Amino acid sequence: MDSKEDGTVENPINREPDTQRLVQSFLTPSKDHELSKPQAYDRNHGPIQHIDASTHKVTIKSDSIPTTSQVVPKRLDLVLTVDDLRSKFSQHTVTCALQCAGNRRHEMRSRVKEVSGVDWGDGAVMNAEWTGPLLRDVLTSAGLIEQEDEKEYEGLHVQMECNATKVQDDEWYGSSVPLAVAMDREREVILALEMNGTLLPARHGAPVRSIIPGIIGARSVKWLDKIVISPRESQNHYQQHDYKVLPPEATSPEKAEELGVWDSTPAMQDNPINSIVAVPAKDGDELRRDGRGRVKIAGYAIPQGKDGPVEKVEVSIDEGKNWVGARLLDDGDENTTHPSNMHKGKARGKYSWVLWEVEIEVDGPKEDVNIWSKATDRGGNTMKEDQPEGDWNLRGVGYNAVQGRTGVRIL
Ligand SMILES: Nc1nc2c(c(=O)[nH]1)N[C@H]1C(S)=C(S)[C@@H](COP(=O)(O)O)O[C@H]1N2
Ligand SMILES: [Mo]
Repeated sequence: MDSKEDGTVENPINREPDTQRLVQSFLTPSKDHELSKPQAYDRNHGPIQHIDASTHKVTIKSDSIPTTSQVVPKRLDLVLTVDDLRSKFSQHTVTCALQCAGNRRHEMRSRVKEVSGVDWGDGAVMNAEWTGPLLRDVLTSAGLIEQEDEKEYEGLHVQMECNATKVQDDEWYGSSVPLAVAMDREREVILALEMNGTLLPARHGAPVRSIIPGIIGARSVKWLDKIVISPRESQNHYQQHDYKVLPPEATSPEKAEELGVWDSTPAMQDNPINSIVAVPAKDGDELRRDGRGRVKIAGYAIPQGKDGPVEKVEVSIDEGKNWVGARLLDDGDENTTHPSNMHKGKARGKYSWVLWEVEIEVDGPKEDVNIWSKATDRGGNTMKEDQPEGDWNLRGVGYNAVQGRTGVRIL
């Protein structure tokens, strides 16, 4: 039975930790017995599942693929237990940020225009080490043929499903990513059995969830029980009718239906580049100057898709006239020395967040200061300075405005 802590289909558990607390550690700890005070966000469209790992199975199938396909020349039909996933495949660890596409929705709603969706602040994100077999290895063991040229994967998708429970808007939860993403050696897509070196907690998808580095959290399916290779994307509600950056003409749910934009807009995949101010924590907060007349500002930044790591974060307290470079804190963090996580000899993750902080000198007390922060990743992606309040979309997803905090008082 579902307990109150697990939520229900009508009232699922959605909550986030305090952002100031969140940025205190490079890896976000999360345990089942800390349900009442979340250290990592929980995002659910139905009740949290408690699944028996000893009987759980993941089925791998193919659907409607002609036998002339080079990639899937025969029908796939493989059933794996959790033990198989652990013992029959080499285990891989990837450090990556998992972020809900709705992170920062409250800022979009309150600064730009009303949107629909859970009122997330800045804490719908976690950074963790995930361990399990590579999805690529699992698919090839089922009979899929790895290709030299990724173009061969075009038009094929990996659908992922959790059939354990109904969810708010569908009979099951599902998502898909292009097959090219799953097969990409740089992407490190895994079927995670562990989080931060211990068994995955139930709330984060035990006994197995997919982890798709660089891609919005909605595609990383918890309590995973089925994988289908198909010429179609997942037909699940959350792939087709949610988690899309609808065009601005879609000003209401009715208008979106009338314009047919749910069908014409692609499903969100990559996370956009983003930087978030965590200190000060809220609009209107106070910052006190230290003995040298400086204020301290801190936050986190996330690279775009597979274009990480974040290489630079800059902060401005005068609306972009002057930018001050922030320190990226996780260089040398002992938890990030996994080889997949090294960059130019330094421990910084291609898919993880960076925590940052900066001290800025201020010549005296000031009222109504707006704090902006701007990240740039290795792929050169950066945030729009000329549109500090960011873009609006009906579902309030993918918000990445440079405007971090408004109305701050400097004492
Ligand atoms: N089975 C299942 N998987 C799911 C979801 C869900 O509701 N059910 N929510 C998705 C969304 S929208 C996000 S952001 C992440 C949240 O993962 P977390 O609860 O571990 O933080 O899981 C994704 N996977
Ligand atoms: Mo999400």
